[in-house]
Amino acid sequence: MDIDVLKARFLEKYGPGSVQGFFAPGRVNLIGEHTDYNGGFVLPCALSFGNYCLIRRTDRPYVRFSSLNMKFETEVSVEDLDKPVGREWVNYPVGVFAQFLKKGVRFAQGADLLFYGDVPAGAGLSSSAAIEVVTAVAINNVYGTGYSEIDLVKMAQKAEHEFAGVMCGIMDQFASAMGKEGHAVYLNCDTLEYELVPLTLEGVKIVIANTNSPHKLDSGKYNERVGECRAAVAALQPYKAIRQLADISVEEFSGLSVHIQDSTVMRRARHVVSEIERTRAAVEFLKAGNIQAFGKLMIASHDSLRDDYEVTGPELDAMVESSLGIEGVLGSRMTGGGFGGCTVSLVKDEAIEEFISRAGAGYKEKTGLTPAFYVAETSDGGKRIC
Ligand code: GAF
Repeated sequence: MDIDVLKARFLEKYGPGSVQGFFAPGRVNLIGEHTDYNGGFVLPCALSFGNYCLIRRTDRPYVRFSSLNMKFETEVSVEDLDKPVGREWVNYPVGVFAQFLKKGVRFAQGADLLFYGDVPAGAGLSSSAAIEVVTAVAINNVYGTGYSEIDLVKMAQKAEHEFAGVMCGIMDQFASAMGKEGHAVYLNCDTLEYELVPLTLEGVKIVIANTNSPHKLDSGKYNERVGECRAAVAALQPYKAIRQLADISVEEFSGLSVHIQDSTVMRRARHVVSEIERTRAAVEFLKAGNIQAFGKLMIASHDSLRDDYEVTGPELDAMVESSLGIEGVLGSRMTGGGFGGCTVSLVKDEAIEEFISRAGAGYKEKTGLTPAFYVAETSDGGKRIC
């Protein structure tokens, strides 16, 4: 959406005066799924889809929130910014205000905020992280609170934990705040050290396929996986001093996995440990320009997410099955939390048209659903735009 159009809508709604605008992107994760809350590696890119926030401070004792795409309007007293507002969408930005309060920031005066998001809804491309990050960056700027980008990332993640109830890792908020156009973010989710790896994909594009089966990243299934990983760590701790699954190599795991009695928990841990290894290897292949090998790791990642982690589901599996085998498709896998949402594929330029038509038709035949495809464009992380 054109920023001038958004500005005009803001002025229409809240009246004349000054206004600042911010943007934070959604993300697509290339590999490293369900590793972030285990202290492992991830490799997301920030997308050109994202969330916009126009904001103005006021001298009124309440904050007004509205969203053009969510068709939402509400008003929250500055006294109540630490409390969830029912189960409404507005909890994402309110949850971010709450994190500033927790750090001791006092909002004596309120603000007016207008949001607009163009991340496909329910697609697992981190629309919620984009709202959280854009809100955090906007508040930090207009109230001059001076938090670092990493502080803002952590506050955005906490807003998701406390106001949406999803005990997510840090990948989505980190990618949304720290991404860079033309690069993937290779992040160590334990230390938060990261490297921006150029996406030198000679003649190959990242293609996102939206299954249009809304991803159901409710707290239930996701938090269940978080719990299973913790159970695996607890089962292994008597045999090796580990804090998290990232502290164990694939080789060590194959010797120690017998100590995990619960076979489901063992498979969850096997996915995480192997996925961390795949992510490390994938980055090396990306740096070396070996996109064929990168693509093979994506396929292995999907298999592991389907068989061991069980977060794919029939639609994501159908989309990956329909994508593989088409000439020029180097790799394909689900991306994000799973249980619906999107796949990400690496496709040679000359094969993109055929990929979209054949994978789309194959998927429709298997599921009855019509998918949507986007050739991914990357962008920078959260920033002021006007
Ligand atoms: C969701 C979560 F929000 C992320 O933190 C991450 O765990 C991802 O699922 C799976 O890799 O997007």
